Amino acid sequence: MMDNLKKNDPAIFDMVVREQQRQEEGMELIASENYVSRAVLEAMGTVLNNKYSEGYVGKRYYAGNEIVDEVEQLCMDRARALFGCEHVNVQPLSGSPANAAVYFALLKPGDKVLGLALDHGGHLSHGHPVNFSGMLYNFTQYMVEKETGRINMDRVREIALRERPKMILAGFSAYSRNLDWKIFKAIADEIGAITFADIAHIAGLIAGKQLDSPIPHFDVVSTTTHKTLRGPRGAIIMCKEKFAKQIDTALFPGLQGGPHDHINAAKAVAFKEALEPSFQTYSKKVMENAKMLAAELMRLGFKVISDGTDNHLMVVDMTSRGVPGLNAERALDAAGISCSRSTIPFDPRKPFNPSGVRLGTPAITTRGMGNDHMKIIAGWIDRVVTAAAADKASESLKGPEMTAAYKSNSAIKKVKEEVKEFCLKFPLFHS
Ligand code: DSN
Repeated sequence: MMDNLKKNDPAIFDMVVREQQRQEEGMELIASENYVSRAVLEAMGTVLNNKYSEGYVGKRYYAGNEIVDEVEQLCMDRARALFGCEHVNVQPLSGSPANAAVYFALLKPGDKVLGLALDHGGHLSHGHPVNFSGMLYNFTQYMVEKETGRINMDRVREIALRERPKMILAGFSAYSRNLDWKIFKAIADEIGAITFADIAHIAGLIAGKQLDSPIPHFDVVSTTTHKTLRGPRGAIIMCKEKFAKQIDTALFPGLQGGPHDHINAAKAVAFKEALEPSFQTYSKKVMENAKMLAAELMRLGFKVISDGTDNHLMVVDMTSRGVPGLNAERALDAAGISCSRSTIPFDPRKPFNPSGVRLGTPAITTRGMGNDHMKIIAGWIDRVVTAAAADKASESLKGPEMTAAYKSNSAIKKVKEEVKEFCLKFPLFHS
């Protein structure tokens, strides 16, 4: 494989090989990452990349799109079969552009939207002031409760009735509990608001029939395709038929140009895989693994926000073990364990070095790791964080120097060797 790349561009070839090695030897606990199948990867590396096909199936602005039309139609048909949506647009390039298209389609600049605050588990594109969403639209935010770490729907209702937003947004990138789609919809109906769900993190768990879907209830639903859904990097927007034209027009010609047809082919392949019964088994295991990992970490004295998880992720307060989030992320990385630092609700620390890390199980479950392995992984996290807490000299270093210092910590080095030996027993490709 990759013979031509090796011959024509040995520098990039070498980087790809080293990245594959990093992925094979490392423990991937970043909650938004996954490993795609060879078939998904192959679809991305095809001549479909060469085509321009602005427009939609049967209505393109370039010639030669008969086969691309078939690809996009099959991708849409499979998305509809998987999620049971009325209409789907498979062209969004990624999650934030998909959300931009939803706002652009259904709101005017300055319109009020109610969404979950970023530091309480929301997303930048859900109205954060540094993001286009917070700059163009008038976001008001709901939060989780301090005592429980959970969203209180009575509180959401109070805010909605007081603020009367034009749109209510439900969705998250760092919240580990179920959302009650029906209650969100009932609140929106009281004030005549549009309902928008961003299911980027949990789309695979919904497709795998492990979590309730907002699609029967909500007006519009966006998702990325590369997280729990285990497809190529990209996104789709699903909506009720009555919003189809607005959504399609907002995306093209409103925001995007030519769709990425090779990626849409890979989305179709991923949807086919997700329609298999084995994907339901996979999704179930992702959630079982997350529950077990959270339970083990709590048993070892870590504070997990909301005391557990209903999905694939958890946010762990690393200051509960004496280590700031950035230091925990770097120390774990030095041990070959990837995760992403995260704010915790009501975080007294700044976002660059917050209190927590977010962990997730989609990628390790794809590799075949199961319940018993979660105990081993929690044990490694415990050892690394214990070592980092004791390593005060490394704690105040910056950037690469901090990582280098943790890499030379003997306790962390030992964990890295164990992680590598363990991970090499689990192949990267599931099919
Ligand atoms: N960056 C993604 C995540 O990690 O959740 C969200 O866009």
